[in-house]
Amino acid sequence: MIEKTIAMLGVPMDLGGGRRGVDMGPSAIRIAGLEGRVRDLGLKFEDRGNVPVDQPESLDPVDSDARFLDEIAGACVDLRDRVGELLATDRFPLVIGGDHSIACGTVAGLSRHHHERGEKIGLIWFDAHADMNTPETSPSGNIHGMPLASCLGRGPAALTELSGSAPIVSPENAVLVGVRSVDAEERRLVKEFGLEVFTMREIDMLGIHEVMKRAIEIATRGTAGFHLSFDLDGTDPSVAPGVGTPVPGGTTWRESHLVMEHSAASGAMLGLEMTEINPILDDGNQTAQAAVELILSALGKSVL
Ligand SMILES: [Mn+2]
Repeated sequence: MIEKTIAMLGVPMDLGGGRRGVDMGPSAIRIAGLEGRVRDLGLKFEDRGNVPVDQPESLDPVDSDARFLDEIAGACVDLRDRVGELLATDRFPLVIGGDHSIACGTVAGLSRHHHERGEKIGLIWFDAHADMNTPETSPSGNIHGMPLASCLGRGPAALTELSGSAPIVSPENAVLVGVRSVDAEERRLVKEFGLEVFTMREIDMLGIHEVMKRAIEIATRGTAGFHLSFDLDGTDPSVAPGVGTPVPGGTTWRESHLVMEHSAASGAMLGLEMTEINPILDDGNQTAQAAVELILSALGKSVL
């Protein structure tokens, strides 16, 4: 169990994807009863509200290879600083999106905090997609397909330089888990970085237990610990139907929980982020409810 106070930050970001609705993710998670459920575990919990983010309708429509970059980078600066404040006051940051572009801010906040203490961080990126596009390679210009590349140092300077020391995370301490949809140009960048990737094939062949064991080893090698950036679309659509870009063939309910349980058991998780919940595409509020159950497992809930 995490002894620190869990501090939730909502980031109602809906500028990084092509489909509206994920800005409602933080509300859906609150309505699913996150606070009460975390307190029921005996943990201390604070809801720190939302980071302000503009609504796309209030902005000029843009056709660009990195849509809404200024607004996304601005929110990420705010998020980075708030995550830094939480860490400085010994809180455990729990960031709720919003689309996955917010990870640039979360990871930068963690990275900067530890860098100032002479430490590195690791990164476990759980996702159906690689999120390894750049403005040059992205077919859509949607920044939620670019945050992992940005964290590893490739992308717009407004994102890659967020932590003040590029790259935000060293590729040798980053690992992708759950992937099953990768663009050709992303594949090239994954290979160039030598990034460790556990696709669904490896999960099927090795089992999620072995995959998480290896992923945690990579993310903790020479680091102060790791951040878990969890895109709900990494789980199978039968578990989490309410996501912007569902892809069949993801992790089952139990495999998804084992990702969380292993992260908790490692004692090395520095922060947790859940992204891409889209209540408009959901069936009732079942995706947010699944997200709450997964968060509880990550915070140390176990059957016995
Ligand atoms: Mn993602």
